[in-house]
Amino acid sequence: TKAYETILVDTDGRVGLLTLNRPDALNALNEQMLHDVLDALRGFDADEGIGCILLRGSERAFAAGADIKQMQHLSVAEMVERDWSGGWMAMGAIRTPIVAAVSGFALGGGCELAMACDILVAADTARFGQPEVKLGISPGFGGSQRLARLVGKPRAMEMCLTGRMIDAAEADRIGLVSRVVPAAELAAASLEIARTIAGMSRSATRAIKELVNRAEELSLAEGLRFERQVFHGLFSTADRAEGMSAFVEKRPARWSHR
Ligand code: CO8
Repeated sequence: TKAYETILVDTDGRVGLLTLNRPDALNALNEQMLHDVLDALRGFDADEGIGCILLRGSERAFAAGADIKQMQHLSVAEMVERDWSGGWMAMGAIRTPIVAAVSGFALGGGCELAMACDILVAADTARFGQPEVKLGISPGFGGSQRLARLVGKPRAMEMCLTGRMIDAAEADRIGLVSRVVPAAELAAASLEIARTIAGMSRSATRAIKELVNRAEELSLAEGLRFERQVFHGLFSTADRAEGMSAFVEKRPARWSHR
């Protein structure tokens, strides 16, 4: 595995592990981190040996937002030129399911990064928020859009307009996270989910990721049509033949990626 400046990358069987690693800045997302994260995600995505990616931070912070010290002196022209927000949006092209394991702060761009993942497992110590308003700016990578779709307008408005941090229990109650676990169990629980997904058919899990993400974009009628096409298309795969034979023969499936 490659060495990066701002992240740690490793593998656990078919799981790609990506750890944000700027401990002195609570994993604030700077330009180098954007490049490192995208490069690592693309590397895992292109690797047939990887079936799921686990993205995590430290115990104290998943990520405390975009790097304010790096943004402080940027002009409009520089923001447009560097296009951080657009750069992070390139995550949308990653077809491998991504599990976010969130402990501690997930603020601003950190909360947005967690929401851009596919499954969000939170430690009971996790704190989420969109504090951009306190800096005189708005969210820039889904903090208004994804959050409003996930938790509804009244709650998204309150979080974005007041910058109030919410704890893991509230995030769970309003539907921002997939699951909350005790902090001591976060590493094992998130890895277990990632391993389960990585052990499934790669063609099926990639198709499912695309389908569920489309639900945010398409009307129900269009989404159902798209789902039907993908469902029919999967009948062409070797994994579909194997998965159904294995069930009928009462044995574990041997997916084509093995
Ligand atoms: N940027 C840069 N440095 C940071 C950031 C940040 N977002 N967050 C924390 N740090 C640094 C601190 O400056 C401090 O450094 P130093 O030791 O050199 O002074 C170190 O991390 C530790 O932080 P604190 O001493 O502040 O720790 P506390 O425990 O007292 O407080 C908080 C923790 C509450 C998390 C506090 O650090 C904080 O409020 N941080 C800023 C949170 C924030 O405003 N985030 C939003 C940033 S704007 C944004 O994300 C826009 C997104 C646009 C899209 C871009 C896509 C990613």
